[in-house]
Amino acid sequence: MDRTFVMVKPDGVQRGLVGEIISRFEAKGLKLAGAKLELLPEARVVEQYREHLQKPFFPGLKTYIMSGPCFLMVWEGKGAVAVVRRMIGSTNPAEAAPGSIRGDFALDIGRNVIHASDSPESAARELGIHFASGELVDYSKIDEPVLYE
Ligand code: IDP
Ligand code: MG
Repeated sequence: MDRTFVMVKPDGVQRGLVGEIISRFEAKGLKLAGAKLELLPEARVVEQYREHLQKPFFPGLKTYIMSGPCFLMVWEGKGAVAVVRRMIGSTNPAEAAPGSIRGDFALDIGRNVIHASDSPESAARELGIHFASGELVDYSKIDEPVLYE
């Protein structure tokens, strides 16, 4: 099954949105394979956002992500990477569709509440940055037979 890496950013944790966000992914039918609350060390933030290292917003992004704990998750399901990207919405919350997480809970591109991997390759890479294999739980869920054809 496909896996994706998702992270509630410090603004989302501080605003008490972790439960709401987990509920949306659960209701969709995705399966939680791992989760933890963490203050991310600088090296992992740099690795996570390495494609943006030279961008003008990078210093502010790093400060933001390290400003408080993040809630890191791994979600599993059919097409999970693309499905979760659609559920989080566009990068700029002002343009994110209503009904998406960023569309419903954020206003500012610099405080957009949540991260999710943008491709299966990014998902594999980001999972490797943040989770050891022993932290991911392999189990079956009783709704699986009715969720999938
Ligand atoms: P994504 O999170 O939707 O994949 P990216 O373009 O990969 O968007 O950017 C990573 C993160 O960097 C964004 O989620 C946002 O937190 C931050 N970011 C991107 N563009 C800007 C900007 O123009 N100003 C401030 N922060 C930005
Ligand atoms: Mg991105």
